[in-house]
Amino acid sequence: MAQPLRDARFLTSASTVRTLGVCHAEVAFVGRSNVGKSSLLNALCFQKGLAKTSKTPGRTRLINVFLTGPDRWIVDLPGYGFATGPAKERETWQGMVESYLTGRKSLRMVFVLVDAEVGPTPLDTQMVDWLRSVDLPYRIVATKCDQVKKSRQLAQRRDVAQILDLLPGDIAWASAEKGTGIPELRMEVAGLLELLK
Ligand SMILES: Nc1nc2c(ncn2[C@@H]2O[C@H](COP(=O)(O)OP(=O)(O)O)[C@@H](O)[C@H]2O)c(=O)[nH]1
Ligand SMILES: [Mg+2]
Repeated sequence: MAQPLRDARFLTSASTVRTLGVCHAEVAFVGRSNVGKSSLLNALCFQKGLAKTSKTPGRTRLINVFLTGPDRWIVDLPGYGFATGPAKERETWQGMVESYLTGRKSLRMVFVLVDAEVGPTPLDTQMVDWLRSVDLPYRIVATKCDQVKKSRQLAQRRDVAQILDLLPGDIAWASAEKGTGIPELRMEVAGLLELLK
């Protein structure tokens, strides 16, 4: 088989979960706006322009679905925590993301992205606590790990894990920019989507 995820292409955008069809298996990516979600997806799929990256947080307010392999989806959820925008919009975000996350039987894993240097924010821990409370499988990815000073890396791994009540080894460290951790994460996603022989 060719490199997994290399064939990924945009399938659809949805503003409500109702309009999403069924698939065999899917994984979702969630995190604060600007945490590096689109960049990570692009790195995993070997395509710079697949998901749109942006310097302005909070621009993606839709569920973006990418297809990789037969009926296998990678789902880019809208980012949380944008400071601007009316409260109504935040409620809409929450309703949309929660109904997606609780409504998909084929959802194999929720990847929660946290900024490696900033560490988990209160909204990140809230998301993780909520995922635990509804018993959804999740995996933490610390993004932009190239931003963490070499001398701080070990301590930072320990601190990020501790805030989330996890062990350092539970967290995947990744840099879309430098490629750190990307092949491992790609294989993990491919395995979850049953794309590996
Ligand atoms: N240094 C560094 N910057 C990154 C990395 N990934 C993303 N960024 C930057 O972070 C910003 C937000 O990235 P984006 O992927 O659009 O975040 P999203 O809003 O979560 O989808 C952009 O300016 C990216 O260039 C990374 O691995 N390292
Ligand atoms: Mg994005």
